[in-house]
Amino acid sequence: MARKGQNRGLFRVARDMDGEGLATGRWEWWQAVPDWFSWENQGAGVAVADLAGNGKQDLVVFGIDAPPGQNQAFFRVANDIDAEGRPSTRASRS
Ligand SMILES: [Ca+2]
Repeated sequence: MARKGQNRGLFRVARDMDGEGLATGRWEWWQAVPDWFSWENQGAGVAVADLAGNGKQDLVVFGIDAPPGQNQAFFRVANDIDAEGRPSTRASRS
């Protein structure tokens, strides 16, 4: 049974990923995605890539809001994240 109330989007940073995508180092503590608004989610995902090609990794967070009626997908980009997963510039949204 789903918990009542607003959901939260959370992610963790894993250290020293190997070629299989497994963390060989430690896992950092959970961090909240700012301004997560959904009360029901159909799914979510997170990826890291250098979208602008400036040599700094960007964090992309994707989610599906699942209210009564039609679902809606959304994503946010945290630009140029540091080693802790925090953006160095204001995050963009879509
Ligand atoms: Ca970048």
